[in-house]
Amino acid sequence: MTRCRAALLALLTMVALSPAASAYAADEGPEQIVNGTFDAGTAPWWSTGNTTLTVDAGRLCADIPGGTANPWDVIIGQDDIPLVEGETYAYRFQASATPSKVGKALIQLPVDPWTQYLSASPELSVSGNDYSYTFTAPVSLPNAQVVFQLGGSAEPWRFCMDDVSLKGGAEPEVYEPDTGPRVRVNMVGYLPSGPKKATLVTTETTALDWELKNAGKETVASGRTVPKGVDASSGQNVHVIDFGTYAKPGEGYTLTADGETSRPFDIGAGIYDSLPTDALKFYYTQRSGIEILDSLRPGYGRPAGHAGVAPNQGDVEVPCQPGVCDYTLNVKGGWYDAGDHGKYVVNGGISAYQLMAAFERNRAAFADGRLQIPESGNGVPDVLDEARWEQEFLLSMQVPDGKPYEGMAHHKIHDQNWTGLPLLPHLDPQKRELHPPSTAATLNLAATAAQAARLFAPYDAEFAAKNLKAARKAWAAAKANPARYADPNDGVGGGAYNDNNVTDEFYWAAAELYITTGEKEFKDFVLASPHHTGDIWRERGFDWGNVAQLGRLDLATVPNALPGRDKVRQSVVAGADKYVAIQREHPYGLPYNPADFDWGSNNLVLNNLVVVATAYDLTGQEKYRAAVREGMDYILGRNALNISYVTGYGEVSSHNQHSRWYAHQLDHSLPNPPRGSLAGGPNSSIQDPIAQRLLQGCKPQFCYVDDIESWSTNELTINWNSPLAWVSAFLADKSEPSSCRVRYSAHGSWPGGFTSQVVIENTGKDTVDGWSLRWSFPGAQRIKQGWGAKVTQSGAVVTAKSLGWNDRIKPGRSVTFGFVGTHASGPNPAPEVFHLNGDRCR
Ligand code: 9MR
Repeated sequence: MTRCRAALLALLTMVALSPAASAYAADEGPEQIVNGTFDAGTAPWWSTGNTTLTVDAGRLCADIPGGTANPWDVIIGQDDIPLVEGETYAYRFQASATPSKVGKALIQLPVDPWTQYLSASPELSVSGNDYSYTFTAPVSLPNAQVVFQLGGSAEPWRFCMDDVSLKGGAEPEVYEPDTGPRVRVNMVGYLPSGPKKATLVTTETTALDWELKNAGKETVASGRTVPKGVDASSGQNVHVIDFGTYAKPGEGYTLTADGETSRPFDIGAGIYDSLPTDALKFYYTQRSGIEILDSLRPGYGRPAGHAGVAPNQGDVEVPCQPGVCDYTLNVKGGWYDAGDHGKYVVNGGISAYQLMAAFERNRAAFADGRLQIPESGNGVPDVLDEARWEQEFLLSMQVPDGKPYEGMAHHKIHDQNWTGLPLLPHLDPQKRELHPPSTAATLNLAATAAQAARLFAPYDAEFAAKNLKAARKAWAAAKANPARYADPNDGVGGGAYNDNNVTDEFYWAAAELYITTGEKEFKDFVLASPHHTGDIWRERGFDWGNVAQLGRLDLATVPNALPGRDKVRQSVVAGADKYVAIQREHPYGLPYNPADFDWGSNNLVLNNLVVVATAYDLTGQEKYRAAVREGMDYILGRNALNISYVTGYGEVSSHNQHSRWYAHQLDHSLPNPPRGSLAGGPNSSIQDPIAQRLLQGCKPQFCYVDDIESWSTNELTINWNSPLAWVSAFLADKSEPSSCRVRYSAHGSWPGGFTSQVVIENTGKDTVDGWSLRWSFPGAQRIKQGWGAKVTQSGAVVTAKSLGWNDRIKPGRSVTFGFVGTHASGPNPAPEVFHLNGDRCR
């Protein structure tokens, strides 16, 4: 709402007449300072790099260093304060200094010549005082700065402030997102055999008619909506439309209800075919330390970032933060975490894990050459090449032998200070620093390295062995240093990624080490961990700081000989049941419904879908697959904002995600994020200034804005695209349950070799005529010679084909074949997933 101009003029007249009235008039005006009470932490307040902002007993405090020459050598400020020419403002704050000091309080132009519209020199005392000033803005500008200049003292001192308020000027505009038609659908489309639901936003409380129309505007299906009342996640009164019985493939369908017509969508078996590839291609343009070739990503080519070339100060010889270590490390490579240039082991860990996990679920779906990366065509599936890019970086973060905390991993490496946007990686001039080793980072390294050891074994035995060695070493180092936590205040120039409970990281690492090695130490640890049996299926989903779920999922799905594995599997299904129950109650079909949405809520939604999808893999029950399909509808448009959160997918999609190099919104010569980039999504805590300005009081689903400056709602990250890749690969998997049963038995083994017999039983009603059975070996097993079938192998994927004489398997009958194989050290468990002629035996 814009304040009535006439009333404003009347007030201004008063201002001119009486100085006393001026403060009063301004005091009545709207508040221009965001988070002046520090109830929401320190953002959007910033400081110069020589001091750190903290909230202490509800006030903002900072230790001001001594030995600076000028007031402007230490600054605390807030940007983007709108000023209106001729308007009078009342500026107030409460502040203290220990010992007492004179500070400078300014409201100024944010760039040279730094014109000051208000300049005051408050005398700050130890007990603290209230200060108030008025001034009239001589110009209009959208981005004045409120700053406290606190430098120039020989001695260090402590500054605290509270209740900073600037009242007056124009009423901030009320932000109204453009949510388009009130019928909300998955704008990409629906699978013919999957559920098809939409959500109608309406004031009506009784059932309404709906119609499904094809591209030719013919009505092809119709029905009645189901009123659901007011949805807490959006504050909207909503109805659900279920058109699941309609299954005819086509493009350009629309749904009409209550006089509104949805955006168009398709029905087709192939609607998810390109998403896994796009979600994974994202990682190449996030790479650090290598030139991004425009020939591989047209429009995204750029020089290598942080490869030891000025003005970069990293990442080939990176020192520690002062006092942390006496060596430098070459930590070139890896992926940039998000829209910043930081590289964080805990977040890199879950991201690399999830790419490898998507591959481990269904290796046959990830052929070499899919992702158009420099390694395409090297005979290794691209998704593994991409994961390796990160894994090599994670390995490089391990503390060298002979140094304190040897074997642990440094928590992170990033800029000394936050940089502005836009800033291409190769242009970042900031000093790069290694931060202290942490137990969490060490265990992320142990877990991913153990996982990499088994997955790379068929392709690169040396790399696999290197990983296993690093994993063991990291495990031992974590056990020796079980509680070295990242400092929550170490968040300048990069995220803190702090986590004071690493029992889940221990469990995940032990699980991966056990699956890969089969060794007793890890088995015992897994079985004794409270995370092995506890209810770890939090409604808020798993993420970089909650990783017990990764261990549990892998113990359930990756072949291993853990005692009581059935219970592990059942526990995953129980977790899925919980998410499915939440989804059933949710009028937007969301398997996530806390009272407030967390940072990166979209990735939490997707991670809940990973659990549900795993329950489908374990049980073959259609309800779980249907729930994953319905859950994806939310991400792709069936939501309160009517937006697809995946760039380039759906008629309206997020495309201004926070990033220093896909910063098209700020510099039109730069690209938008690549197709397939997931936005973090609604975040009830709205920690960034733009969200705080636009979204105050938002209902959870509305706590999102597609603006590049909204880093707390609209960033893109490596750990958010990873569940997108995992889930979309699941959705793109066209395998159906097949009527067959496979009995795989190892008949004998000797050092380095084994022999197995495989029986395929036809449990269906039709004769199988010609068969091809596919499975994957868990590790480095290799077929030497088959009998009763033509057995071939690519990587870990084995295909056994009938030989003509044994093509036919009648209902109720079976065929038997076998082979002699070799295997490296480590366990040799039987494969558990078999596909007969492309469909999965159940
Ligand atoms: O995703 C992270 C979220 O869970 C945390 O609450 C938040 C604050 O520590 O940080 C998020 O991670 C950001 C990281 O700190 C820096 N790179 C960008 C990440 C995504 O916004």
